[in-house]
Amino acid sequence: MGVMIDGQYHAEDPGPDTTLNGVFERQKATIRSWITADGSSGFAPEPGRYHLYAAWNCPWAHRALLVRVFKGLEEAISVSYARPRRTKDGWVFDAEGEYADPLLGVTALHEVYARAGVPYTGRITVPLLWDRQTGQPVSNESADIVRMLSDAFPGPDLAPPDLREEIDAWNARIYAEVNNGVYRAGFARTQEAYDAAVIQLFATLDEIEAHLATHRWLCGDSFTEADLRLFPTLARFDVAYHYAFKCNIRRLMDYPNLWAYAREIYQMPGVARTVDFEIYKAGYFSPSELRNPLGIVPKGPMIDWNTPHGRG
Ligand SMILES: N[C@@H](CCC(=O)N[C@@H](CS)C(=O)NCC(=O)O)C(=O)O
Repeated sequence: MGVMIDGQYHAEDPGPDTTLNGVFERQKATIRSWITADGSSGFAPEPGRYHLYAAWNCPWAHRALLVRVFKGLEEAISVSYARPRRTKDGWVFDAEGEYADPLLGVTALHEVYARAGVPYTGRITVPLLWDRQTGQPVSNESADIVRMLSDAFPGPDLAPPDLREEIDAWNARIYAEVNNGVYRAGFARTQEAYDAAVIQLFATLDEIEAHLATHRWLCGDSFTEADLRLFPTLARFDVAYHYAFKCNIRRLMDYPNLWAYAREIYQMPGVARTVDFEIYKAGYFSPSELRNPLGIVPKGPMIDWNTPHGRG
């Protein structure tokens, strides 16, 4: 996979975003327009107007797929799914079938980024929210996509004003220590960087486990954006991160509260449609010189996410 500079795609792999200390740092997204309820931003919440570029295995794209389900936007916002294994062209599409791009018919996501009016520089990432009306990208930042779709479209408010501060506080920690924490462990290039990431990751999971002993959700009495943003990491934990990213101090299954909580979310209407464990394995065990040179995909573990969650 390559990188785009001033709207031109370069297929040479820029390598992981790693600092001198071997610490993985995720690049910041730069396409940050916003859909608003009143349309004053130029992007009004019109059904049929927006299209999402996603990949099943990407946890950040998973956030966008989840908000689409929770807001009842599966009809209103169409999706193109890239093939789970990236190539030197990055995220790619087939000419037809489940991994085709019905919107623009591109063969690689970089062709979509190349259409941006402001020449794009950066990595070619999913999710990317696209506006059919202007023929321009709206956002390639999943956190923004979740918040703007929840705010602008009718339906349940996933970040109610009275809980927003608390939600933002959990989001910040969960992003740094859990969502991105697994990548900091998996992409670490020194023992110290790996140790720091994995220890912090499990300290935070332990804390969430304790929180869930007395609370059904992270914030308030109902499912919020904070829960939505934790879920993609939990869904990938035992099948991918535990083994592929060496996040193996404990498994999700070893946390009674967190495991039941994850199953409750998985069993909510529509959520299972956003999950594919076999694709997670294929994606995370793709050939990688550093982590999995032969690209052999493990068979297990076999986990039943439909076991009753027993949370009342
Ligand atoms: N800030 C972005 C990060 C998205 C991201 O890193 N996506 C990964 C897939 S999991 C990607 O597309 N990476 C391609 C690359 O880095 O070349 C977001 O949360 O939306």
